[in-house]
Amino acid sequence: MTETFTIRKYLRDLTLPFCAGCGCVTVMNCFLRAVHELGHNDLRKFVFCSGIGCSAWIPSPYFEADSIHTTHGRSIPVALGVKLMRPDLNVVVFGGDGDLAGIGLSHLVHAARRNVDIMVVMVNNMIYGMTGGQVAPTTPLGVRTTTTPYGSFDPPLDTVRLVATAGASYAARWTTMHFGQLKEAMKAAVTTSGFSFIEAVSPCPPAFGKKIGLKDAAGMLRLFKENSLSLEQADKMTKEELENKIVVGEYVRRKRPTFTERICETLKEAEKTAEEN
Ligand SMILES: Cc1ncc(C[n+]2csc(CCOP(=O)(O)OP(=O)(O)O)c2C)c(N)n1
Ligand code: SF4
Repeated sequence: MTETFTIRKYLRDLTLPFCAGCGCVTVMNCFLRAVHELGHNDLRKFVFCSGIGCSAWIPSPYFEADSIHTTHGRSIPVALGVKLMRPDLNVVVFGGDGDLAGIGLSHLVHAARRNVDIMVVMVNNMIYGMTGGQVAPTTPLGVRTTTTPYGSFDPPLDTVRLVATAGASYAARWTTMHFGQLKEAMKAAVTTSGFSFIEAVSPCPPAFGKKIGLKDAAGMLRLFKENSLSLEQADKMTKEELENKIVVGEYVRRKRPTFTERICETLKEAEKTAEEN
């Protein structure tokens, strides 16, 4: 029987490193609640991989679980290696938008294309948090960062749409203000066969909030609420009207052969051919 949820039972006895109001805490809480509601009383059936950045600290070393803290942007290839060796385990990646949609973007796109059976949670705080507020590929147009003092002039990357288009089995975007939906998305992603991706739009008060004149998480959550739209609402709007809006919801949920299924099938065929010859 599933025990009552207490976050501490999934965590090591360590002090979390996040600033007050950091969305990483909400993402961690959502994930662990999802795991609990799926009936896991511990994290023995999981392996976690992360790169470098504040969001990469979510699993490692804080989860009471096996985890690998890799280099910046390289968590997905490591996760793929783990999944190949231990297909029986749930392999989950946590990382920031800089880590996964910047330096690690090609790994993300190709893992989605190949439908590698891992789950990726991208904490999108729209900036490089850990290193003090440089522009990220997800920074909205016009936002002044330490590397764009006159405002970001590149349009932000729509990461969840890109991953859905590339071939993921499951892809969704929610903000940390949508706690219930984010938790349900985590449950769907854990139980999906194939590549699953969640973009969690998240407050980073000291790096991003300060840049847009909002110093605390409450202001940022209000901003998320005011600017979030459903996919159905967004469908009726123009590109210009959608600028700086956050389109939330489930972008894709489908069944496709996974990377490990295809590789096993190919190896079986090759063995059969070798035996016949
Ligand atoms: C190869 C390499 N380049 C740059 C860095 C410096 N660096 C560390 S974390 C980071 C980006 C952090 O932003 P993000 O991934 O969005 O995570 P956040 O801290 O916002 O959660 C950068 C550029 C690094 N550690 N390694
Ligand atoms: S700098 Fe931003 S992302 Fe990093 S811990 Fe602080 S609030 Fe979180």
